[in-house]
Amino acid sequence: MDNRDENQASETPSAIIMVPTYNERENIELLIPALLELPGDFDIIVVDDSSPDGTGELADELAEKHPRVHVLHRPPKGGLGKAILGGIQHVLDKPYDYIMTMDADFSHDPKYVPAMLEGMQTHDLMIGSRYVPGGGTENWGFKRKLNSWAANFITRLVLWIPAKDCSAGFKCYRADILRKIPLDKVISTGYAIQEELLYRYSKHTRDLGETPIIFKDRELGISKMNLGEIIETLSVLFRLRLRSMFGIDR
Ligand SMILES: Nc1nc2c(ncn2[C@@H]2O[C@H](COP(=O)(O)OP(=O)(O)OP(=O)(O)O)[C@@H](O)[C@H]2O)c(=O)[nH]1
Ligand SMILES: [Mg+2]
Repeated sequence: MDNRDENQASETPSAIIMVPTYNERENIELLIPALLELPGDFDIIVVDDSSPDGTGELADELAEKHPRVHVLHRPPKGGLGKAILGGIQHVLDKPYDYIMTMDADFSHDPKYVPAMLEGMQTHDLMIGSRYVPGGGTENWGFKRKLNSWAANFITRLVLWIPAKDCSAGFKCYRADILRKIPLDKVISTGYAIQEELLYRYSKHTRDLGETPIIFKDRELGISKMNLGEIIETLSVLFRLRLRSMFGIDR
């Protein structure tokens, strides 16, 4: 039972958890209550790209019931990158200290949220990481493991980011560091936003913490990841490296 709704609705908590959604109605119906039950000083914002399955409407209903829940409605599917960027720009106007992102589909188990917030006491960024001791993936075949490992290896090689799980969507950022990033120069529109944001963030701090998570495959809804996203990610990594070499948008 969540007593904070009534008691603390007028105070702005220190953190906000941002959940980008596209057709995740069945998931947010379960995820939002699960997040609200956790201990911790945070609000939640669903960033929905006009999902045809009514995710946005359900999020509005949840927001009506729970003052800690907010919704940002965006135009039809503009890509994960644009959604996360739009969400970040929206919440940076508000006095939150920490902005956490997590997927709606329970691949990022809400039980890890307290460890992510706790980690922010000693680090400038926290990653819910599959690639530190204790972390991992459940039921992934060899090909998927190889793809993910290769994506992270190439990112570290090309962009020199001192983190193990660069492509993770489960991250907690400090708002004051995000404010230093020229968000208007971000080139990713899709999933590459994870690597690009981390790269731009790591120019301001190398203190990147990682807490182990076991990443579970979604049980409800369908994946929005596709080959186009993998190609965009590779192209973004190399374009960012070239821009840095030629002194553009440093
Ligand atoms: N707002 C918004 N959210 C998106 C968009 N594309 C994906 N998402 C959300 O981003 C999160 C990650 O997407 P997934 O489809 O789970 O991608 P994935 O985790 O790489 O793929 P799976 O492992 O197959 O689930 C989910 O919460 C999606 O609903 C988009 O264009 N707009
Ligand atoms: Mg997923």
